[in-house]
Amino acid sequence: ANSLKQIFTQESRPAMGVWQMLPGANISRILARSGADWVMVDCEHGNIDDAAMHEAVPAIAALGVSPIVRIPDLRPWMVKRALDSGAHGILAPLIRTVEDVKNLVTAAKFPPEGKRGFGSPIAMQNFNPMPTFTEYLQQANESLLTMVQIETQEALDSVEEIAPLVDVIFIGPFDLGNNIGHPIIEGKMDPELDEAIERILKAAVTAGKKCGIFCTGGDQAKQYADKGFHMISVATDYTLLGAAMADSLTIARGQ
Ligand code: 3PY
Repeated sequence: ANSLKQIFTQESRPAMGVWQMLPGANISRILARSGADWVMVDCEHGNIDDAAMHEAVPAIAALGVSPIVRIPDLRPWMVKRALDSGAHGILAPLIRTVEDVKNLVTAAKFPPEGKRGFGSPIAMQNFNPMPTFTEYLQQANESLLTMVQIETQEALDSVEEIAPLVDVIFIGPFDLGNNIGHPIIEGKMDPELDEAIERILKAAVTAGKKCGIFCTGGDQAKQYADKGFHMISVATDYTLLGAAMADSLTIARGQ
């Protein structure tokens, strides 16, 4: 089953997740066992190539947690490989136009809704109970989640049109800030960036869809949970490792 989809449809709490940037199934398992509801396998900015994605996705899925893949770019073949690896959904970065979004959804859905090619034995291995070919074909369009990042001025301008087309619109606050001329400096968000974020949340809610956001820690994640966001990335493996070691060193050195 797609546990993230179940949270979205059957529970009213936000789905809290973690961003995997470092390759390795052991890292995937540690993150999936942390209590997170989903793990983002980041093939855009993470050090995760196609082979590493095929290790990470099953390791996460085997623990009953939803693996979502952030594809590197807006290419249909990247959507295909991510879903064929068994991802429960895909996240597409830096989309600009309604056309970009329609092309992605077409790549993610089997005919007649879309143009996804059918050859998914590896994906099927990642679901419990394992579906038959026919069951997978019948369920995939409905159960696999389509997500796009709203992080450009153009996508922000069209967000009310984009939201109805996908399951989740997901805010990348750093790119969004850069692209609307209000970069986040030292963690400070400009009021215009806050306004853009509010607009995106409103567009999702109005369309009956989910809104996600990338956060840099638990405090910020809690703030966005209180504002009503549905899918929240709490932290990344990369920053967590460094921060945990720095904290331990501070204690060890009596500083
Ligand atoms: C952003 O904040 O721009 C992101 O996409 C998070 O990685």
